[in-house]
Amino acid sequence: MKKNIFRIVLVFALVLMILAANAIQVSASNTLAPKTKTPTPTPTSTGPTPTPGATTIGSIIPMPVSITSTGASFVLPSTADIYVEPGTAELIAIGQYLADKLNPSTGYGIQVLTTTGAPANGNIYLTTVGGDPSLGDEGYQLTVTSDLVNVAAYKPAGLFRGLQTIRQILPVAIENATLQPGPWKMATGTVRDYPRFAWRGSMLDVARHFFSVADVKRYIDLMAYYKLNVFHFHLSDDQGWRIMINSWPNLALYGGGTQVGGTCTNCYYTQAQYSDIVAYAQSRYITLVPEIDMPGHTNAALASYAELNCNGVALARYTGTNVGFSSLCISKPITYTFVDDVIRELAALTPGAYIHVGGDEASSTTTADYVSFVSQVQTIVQAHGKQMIGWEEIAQINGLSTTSVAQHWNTTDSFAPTAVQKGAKVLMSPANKAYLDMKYYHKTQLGQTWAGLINTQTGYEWDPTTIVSGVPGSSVLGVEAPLWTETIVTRSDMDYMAYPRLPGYAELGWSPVSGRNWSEYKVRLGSHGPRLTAMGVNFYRDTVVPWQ
Ligand code: TNX
Repeated sequence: MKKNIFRIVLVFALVLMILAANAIQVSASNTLAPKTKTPTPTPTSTGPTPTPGATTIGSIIPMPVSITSTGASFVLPSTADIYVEPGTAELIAIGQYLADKLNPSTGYGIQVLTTTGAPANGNIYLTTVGGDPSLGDEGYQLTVTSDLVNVAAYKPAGLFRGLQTIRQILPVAIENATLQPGPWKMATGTVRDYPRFAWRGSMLDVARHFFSVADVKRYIDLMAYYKLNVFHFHLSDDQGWRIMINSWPNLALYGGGTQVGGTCTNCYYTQAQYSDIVAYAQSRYITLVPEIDMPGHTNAALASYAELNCNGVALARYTGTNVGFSSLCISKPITYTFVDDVIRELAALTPGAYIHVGGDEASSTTTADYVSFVSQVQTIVQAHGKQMIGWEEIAQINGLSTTSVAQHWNTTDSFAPTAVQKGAKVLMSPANKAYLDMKYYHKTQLGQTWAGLINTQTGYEWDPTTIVSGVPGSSVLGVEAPLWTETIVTRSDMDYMAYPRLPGYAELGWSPVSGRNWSEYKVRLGSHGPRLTAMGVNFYRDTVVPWQ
């Protein structure tokens, strides 16, 4: 009955509006009513004749696999809506993400509607129906004609990546949080795009300095703009333990009471807060990989529980910045009860496939002890249904699983080739190229210099498949840029170190090598200055970039 009324109303409306007839409104409020807005007439020609003032599609970071510009333009009308197909909750949420990005600056009140087939002219259409499997899980094809903006993907994740491209080809003002005049013009053409590597990440150290849930979410949201897909969450270190573990509550309650430089009140995430961050990342098609660093970098744990120490005496809490001095007690059975409890609780809260177990700079542990410890940890991680990732030192264990991952960071001796020999994959985070906590220049106020100076150009000019001899491209899982926070205290500090370098790592992880180089990239990056400003990012205006 309802359906029949709906059909009559729909036909009536379509006759009145003399419009293309296959879009229906099924709004979030569940009203089954025809769309009542009248689309602004838009040119129907998609021919090659350039529209005066139209530009070519450009300045996308990371650089897409292919761009074909057709020289005309699409102007987003005030009546525009976002149509998704199929009308699943997942696609509606993706559409809503875009609507939420476009509505503050356009003031258009863009809604998310479901459809079968392409909607009327003047709208944005997101579809996975008949999606091309050769695009892979994250690939998309964006087609802009003077009539319609269409993103087609094989999987929802691909649509989400494609939305970032839409944001980037709209005028800069689209990123403003307040009403802007427009017009909202996009150059026409086709972008066909998919990532080079499966893992394109950034790590945030919340142990050296603690960051609020809101700060962490913002970091994740900015990552999404550059199509990054892994958020590595460094949750424990000598200076602090940041996640509530119910079976060992003092880790957070006592071990979460310090950070570099002094005390810190309630500086940990409850499990509910952690889950909220996981879900936030998930809604941006970003996998969260939690890290509990061990056996070294464990002073906060050793201070929280006396029984974890070989001598049974709790250490004092630590607020300095040295590394390599602490270790769990390798020979005590309770150490493995502790590890099992922590990994069990963390695995239960973490939908992603990986648990990061640290394993770096365990210099106060003998190699034999280290190998014995990490081998047992790998067994525990796998027993809880997860794959182990660790800093590259973990490659030393005899039974390194081919599903485990070694994260390369050392600038001199590397264990990454050992991991490759054992059939494991390598994640590339070379400290002298990819560490976001290294200073840009000597004069940079924040950051460290132990791995060298990394200006925006140095950070960009390397390739993950050639940086370590003995690690061929076929063994490289991807790229990750860690932000260690010994010297990073505020959100603005985070911005300053991550931007503009992080977009470069995103490009190394996503874009094909051919056709890109620093002299071209720096111009594209320069055009992102106003975008970062509009998003409120306190980026460093590195003078090697021609900022617009
Ligand atoms: C080394 S790289 C560390 C961290 C420090 C960082 C500072 C690695 C696996 N460990 O503990 O925070 O240097 O740059």
